[in-house]
Amino acid sequence: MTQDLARRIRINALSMVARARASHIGSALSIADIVAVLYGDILRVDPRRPDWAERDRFILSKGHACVAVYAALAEQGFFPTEWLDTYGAVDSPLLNHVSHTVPGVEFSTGSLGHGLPFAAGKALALWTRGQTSRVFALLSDGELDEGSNWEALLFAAHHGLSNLTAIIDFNNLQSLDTVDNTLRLAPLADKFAAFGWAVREIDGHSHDALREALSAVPWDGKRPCMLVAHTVKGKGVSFMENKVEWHYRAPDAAQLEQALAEQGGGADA
Ligand SMILES: Cc1ncc(C[n+]2csc(CCOP(=O)(O)OP(=O)(O)O)c2C)c(N)n1
Repeated sequence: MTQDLARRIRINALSMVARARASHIGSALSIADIVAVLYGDILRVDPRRPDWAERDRFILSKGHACVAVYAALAEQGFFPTEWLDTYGAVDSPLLNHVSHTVPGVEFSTGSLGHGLPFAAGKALALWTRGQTSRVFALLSDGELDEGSNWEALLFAAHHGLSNLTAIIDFNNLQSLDTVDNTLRLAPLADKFAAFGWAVREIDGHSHDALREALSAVPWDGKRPCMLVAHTVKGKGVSFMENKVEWHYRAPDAAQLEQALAEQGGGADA
């Protein structure tokens, strides 16, 4: 079930960026499996009531990968799938970085380093009001270069925000080079543990591993959870996988055709 959702997210994301001549397809393909498991199996949300007070909150901090989330929201019924065809147009409701004006989107991002601080504040507010809603934030590895994240890590651990889960899309590629060549993060899991978080590391493309980890939060009952998900930028398209140029490049017609063929179906499959 979530495998099919991930496939549809990839098909939609590829079609959207190709049509709009937009960037960031590698970034979206990297998180397609994570987003599919979240929306398919984990998040307590209701497409008929996007503002339902008891809903879980999902924050996409790497807002440049918005096509993956727009596709998931449309496939889950938050808005008509026809909207996806307008992505990138001047009058489209779907802006090029994730926007809270879209039904189901909690917070606008794109300037990296804001998602986790917002999610931590939201988790504290929900807990203070006695609500059982959980908060999930999906971050990129490169955005950990922003110091705001490390303040939020301190804040969440200090307040024991066990209703907060962060997921790192650890694909080891940024926009121009590898993480290791830009600003080394290793040993990343040890750093999060030292900041007081419960930490797990998984294959971020394994739906079973994602489901098992995310359905069991909070892992020790009293601490925020950090899931380090090892991923491949461009996952699912042979000529995009682990290739830094697909951060900015948009597929041409022939490349789109090949990429869609690799998903096991056409754009309307
Ligand atoms: C504060 C800020 N600085 C710079 C950028 C420009 N920018 C967009 S994506 C990106 C880095 C992409 O690498 P990563 O964060 O690891 O995300 P991925 O594309 O791998 O998902 C940068 C520097 C930005 N969006 N925000």
